[in-house]
Amino acid sequence: MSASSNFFRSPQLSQDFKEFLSTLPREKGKDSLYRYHYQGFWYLDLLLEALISCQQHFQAEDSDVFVTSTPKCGTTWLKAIAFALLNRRRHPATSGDHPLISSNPHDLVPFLEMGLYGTSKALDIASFPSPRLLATHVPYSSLPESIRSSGSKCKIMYVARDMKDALVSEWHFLARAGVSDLTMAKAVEEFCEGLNIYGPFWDHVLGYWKESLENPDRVLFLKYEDMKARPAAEVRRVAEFLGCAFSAEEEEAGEVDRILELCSFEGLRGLEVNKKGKVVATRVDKSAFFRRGEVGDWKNHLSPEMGKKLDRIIEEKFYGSGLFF
Ligand code: PAP
Repeated sequence: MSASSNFFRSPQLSQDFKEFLSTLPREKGKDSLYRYHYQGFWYLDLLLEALISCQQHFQAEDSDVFVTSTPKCGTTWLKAIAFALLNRRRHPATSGDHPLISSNPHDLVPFLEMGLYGTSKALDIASFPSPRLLATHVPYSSLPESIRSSGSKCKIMYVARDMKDALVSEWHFLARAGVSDLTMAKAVEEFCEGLNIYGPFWDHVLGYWKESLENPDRVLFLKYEDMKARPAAEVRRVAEFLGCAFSAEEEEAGEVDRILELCSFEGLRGLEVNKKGKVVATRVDKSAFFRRGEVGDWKNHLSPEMGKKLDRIIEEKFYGSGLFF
């Protein structure tokens, strides 16, 4: 994908928004794209424009379900699982014409701030059937008020991952998508400084973690590593949280395994629909979302010193939170 055609690099921002941007603190990322500091986190300009539009206009419905994450922590996987679980009566996991066989998870479960709001809007939220299954990388504290308000009944699932693996995954993805050509060492510096897109990483994770402890019925916190280690147990947790637990008949019939197979890394990556073409909202290659799908791949890309440095930061930031990776 050439940089000029890139979703992240070709914003047509309004004059008003450019003036607003000029009032925000900004830092040039190591990739020379500016990050703007808004409500405690760092954004690229067009993602921020969409976020602000979303904060102003989005109205949550009680039946809304959100897949949330900071990038590269398992979003695609959780989107697929949530879609398969919620739609399993209409679309049995074994059916040959399941939507996940003909559509990429990002086309079935779009991000609020990539395609639904702002000048990069490519989809119309008004056309979404209820219950709406939506996604976002926006930090908890910046979610539109109607999602966070105490009266809101919508469900939020958050998936987190070891920062080292998320960093390596993001590095490959941004290079692949033509957004950035940083060296790995620069990417590590960027994460350590909290300047990665939607960073700081630790504040993003802690925001949802704390909310999941305070409101476990509304926010479910998942770890990519747990999903890899015990996928059936984690899928059952997701189903219970969403109010669509597996019945005894479904358990007996092997429905959990069917859904896991449909949503598996190998399964999704091997589909024709995910080998070619681009996600509608962002024009990013669909295949860029399926790389290795493993825990600990950072060891193949980061030095032990880099790994220790990143671990030290996370240990310090997560200290006392009860959260660890
Ligand atoms: P996003 O935040 O941009 O949507 P996200 O899906 O969170 O991306 O991250 C992609 C990572 O999830 C990739 O990890 P890797 O670079 O370490 O390989 C990708 O391979 C992995 N992934 C995608 N689909 C699955 C899946 N079905 N099972 C397990 N891992 C997956």
